[in-house]
Amino acid sequence: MTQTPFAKVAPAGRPGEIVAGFLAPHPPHLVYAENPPQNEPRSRGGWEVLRWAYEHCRRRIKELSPDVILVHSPHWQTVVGHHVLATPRLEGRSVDPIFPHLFRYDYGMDIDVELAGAIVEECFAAGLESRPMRNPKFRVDYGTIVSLHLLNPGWDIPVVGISANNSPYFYDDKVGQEEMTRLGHATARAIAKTGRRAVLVASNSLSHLHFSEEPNPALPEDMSREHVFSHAQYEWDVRVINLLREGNLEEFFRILPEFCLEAFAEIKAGGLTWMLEAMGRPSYGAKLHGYGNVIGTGNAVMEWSRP
Ligand code: 2X7
Ligand code: FE2
Repeated sequence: MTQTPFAKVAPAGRPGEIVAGFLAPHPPHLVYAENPPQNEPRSRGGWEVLRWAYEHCRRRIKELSPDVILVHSPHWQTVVGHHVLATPRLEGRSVDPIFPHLFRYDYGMDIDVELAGAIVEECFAAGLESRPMRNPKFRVDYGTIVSLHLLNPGWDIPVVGISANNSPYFYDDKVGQEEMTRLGHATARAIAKTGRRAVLVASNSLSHLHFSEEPNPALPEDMSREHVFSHAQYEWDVRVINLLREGNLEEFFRILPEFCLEAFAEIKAGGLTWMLEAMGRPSYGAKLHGYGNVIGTGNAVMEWSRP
């Protein structure tokens, strides 16, 4: 496997340990606003509060120096089972289907195929449907790319991408989230088995109702037009963020189905449940790096690291 060498500065944690988890929303606007060389459209900036929040996470990831970053994305939707990126290198151009004028991004990522294979095996052992994605021409979704770019724009750490198996959510939020608990446990076992020091990423917005039209098409980054979709949606986000900051996961999981329904929360795709369950439902609170709206959606950048 050809993987970019990565200078390890001060590795944190023990082999087989999840060293941190991040809630890392993926509006393509944030990459557009950064003007990285990989993205074709140019901007005047915008959404700085969220992008400053991501700067803290980047520094933290450099400090932790993990072996691998795992990301669960709601925009890689698979109807049967949980699929896992499992080919050594993926390269290509990703165009956001809804915001092609903001996101046309040339990506290249190294995959930790050994860990990917172990996750698939552990899923099977737990009675979950799972498949390794071995097509070298597979086009990676923008959710995976945006969160990974914002957390590690140098792309010098191998990654593992996991799909969102959406079929459970057609029937019952609770059943879907229970399946994500099992996926989280299977992921943690695979990390332990392969001895990786891993960072986990839930690629999700919180409240997800958004404007149906761009407020200023001539200047998408016009911050005078950015605001929360509704006050009710904002209150839901604040309630959820406070529970996560307090480490009150029991109450968080109790209200999760209602939050998904009332605020159309993107975490209904299961990424946050997967991450928190893989981390053994941490009893310590999360650190909020920043909250902001993107086309009306609510986005929190948060970190779970043992104090
Ligand atoms: O996928 C997204 C999202 N979750 C939130 C806001 C804007 C665009 O894309
Ligand atoms: Fe999204």
